[in-house]
Amino acid sequence: VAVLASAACTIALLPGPARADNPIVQHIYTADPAPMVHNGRVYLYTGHDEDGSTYFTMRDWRVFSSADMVNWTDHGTPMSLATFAWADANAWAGHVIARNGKFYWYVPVRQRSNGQMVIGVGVADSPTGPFRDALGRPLVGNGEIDPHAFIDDDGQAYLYWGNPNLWYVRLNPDMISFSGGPTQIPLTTAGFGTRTGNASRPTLYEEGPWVFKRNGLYYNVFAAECCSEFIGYSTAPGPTGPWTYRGTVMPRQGSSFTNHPGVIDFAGGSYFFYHNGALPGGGGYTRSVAVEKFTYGSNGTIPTMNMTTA
Ligand code: FUB
Repeated sequence: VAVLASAACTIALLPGPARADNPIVQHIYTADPAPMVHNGRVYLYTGHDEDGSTYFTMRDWRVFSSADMVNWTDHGTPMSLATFAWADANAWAGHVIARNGKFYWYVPVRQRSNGQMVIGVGVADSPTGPFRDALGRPLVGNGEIDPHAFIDDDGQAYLYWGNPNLWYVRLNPDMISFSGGPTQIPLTTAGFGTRTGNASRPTLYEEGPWVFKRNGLYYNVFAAECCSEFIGYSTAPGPTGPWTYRGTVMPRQGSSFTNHPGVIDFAGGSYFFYHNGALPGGGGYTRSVAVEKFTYGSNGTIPTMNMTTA
């Protein structure tokens, strides 16, 4: 049972198996988990659903960390809408990645000047911040959301994002500029499964791409087929495809009509982070992050997991 916690204190859990009780955070509503492994700790970056939110009212992001996936420390609010002077709303699903001794937090926010969703980037010297606006303007913007960064073995970094499309750019080594323009990943049914009943969106891909490489295989785990969403995944021989749809990671469950994936390997285990509406008062706009431990199949498959509450 997780104990309610405030900023910079430890969320103590009762002794038990080496996994967190769910939801991981029980004193505020959190969403859009983005876990990062760094120096023997898991840093869990989340969004923050405001109490009483009736439509993704989110003004800041949060970070928690753990050395054992059981005891979590709340590091408070290292970045918020106020970090980006040019943004005025929608602190939605972001992703943090480390490079060059710095930490880059890519986030979708609403640009004040035109009301469009764009991607900003915060930078910090520590995984717990504080983060500052790296550019003083959006990094890229086309009205689409949910950025995710990935650095391939050859050092090339990519930023993926998108809803309803799926985009990427090749980031430069500084991680705050890019070469070439945004490129669309073709959303084919072979690559991303078949959606029925929505002629304008023939594939399952909805939002929240989470791209990583494991044993030579590239994975894209994503929120599928809104609404409500489930979590699906595709694999590819390279970071930009061609993708092959591989199936369901987590079926539709619980009272949140969105879900959002985050996948890591840590201390010999594999973990799938997601969100649901499991806390009292929880639902589609008052969500909570949770995690399941899992084992890859021998051919690299991700098993289908159910949400748990303990
Ligand atoms: O949290 C706001 C939005 O809901 C995110 O950007 C999407 O991924 C969905 O979870």
